[in-house]
Amino acid sequence: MLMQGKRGLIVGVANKWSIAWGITQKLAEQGAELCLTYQNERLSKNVRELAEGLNNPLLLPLDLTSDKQIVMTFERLKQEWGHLDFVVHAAAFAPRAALEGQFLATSREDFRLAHDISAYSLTALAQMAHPLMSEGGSILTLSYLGGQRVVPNYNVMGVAKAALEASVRYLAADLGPEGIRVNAVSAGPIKTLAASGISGFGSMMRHHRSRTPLRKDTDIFEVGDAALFLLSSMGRGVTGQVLYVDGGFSIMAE
Ligand code: 0WE
Repeated sequence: MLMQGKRGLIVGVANKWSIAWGITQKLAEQGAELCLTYQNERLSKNVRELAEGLNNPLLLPLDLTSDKQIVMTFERLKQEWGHLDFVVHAAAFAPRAALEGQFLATSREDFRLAHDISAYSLTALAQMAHPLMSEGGSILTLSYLGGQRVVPNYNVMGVAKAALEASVRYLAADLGPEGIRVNAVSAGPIKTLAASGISGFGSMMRHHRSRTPLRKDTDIFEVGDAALFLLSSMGRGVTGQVLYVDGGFSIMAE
């Protein structure tokens, strides 16, 4: 029971395919007490149904573009728990049109929105979370290889993931003296809601599966186990890192 007595916030569960849901189940199995958020009323039904299999989690609405909703979320956590041990940030967005064609064509507004939701929101959560982490804590976000290398069509999301990974390092430096660790897991491609409908995603999955050293898809439970390591005391010496959970894909030259 690695997470017994630990309380944490998980942002990014949309449905049962969500990486955040794989992480949630692994943390719940190890005794964590959880608060899940849902982006909007449309997704709240999914999250409420998934939550039925958990031990009485807190469920709160949270749209990461809204400072007011972020403040309200942490006010509720302070009321209900008065204390926080971990945060999982597993949300990203860029307008669909920005995820095809050339990065060169990215508009100012699409760039701004992608960075606001996919990168800045980690810092916004860390700002609100750290006063509640009086006994130390662990913050985790999700990244992707496209933040380090050019992946066709990933475009402005790659630039936002680069900003997110740099944010992990700066936040780790700021919060380390408080005993708060900040890390990312960079997952291989997984067919989530966010990935559905991206043109060429299926062929990317096949490419990954046939070339990656482990010769299989990345799944939400192997990401969940890596998250469990980083969020539990097992990861107590690790901060500011990006851990690749991608079957080894990223080490290959071609
Ligand atoms: O980070 C992601 C996906 C992020 C994402 C996906 C969407 C699709 C629907 C962000 N915003 C949106 N907006 C939408 O309207 N991944 C790592 C998965 C992913 O997305 C890709 C990939 C991979 C891998 C997009 C293009 C190329 C590769």
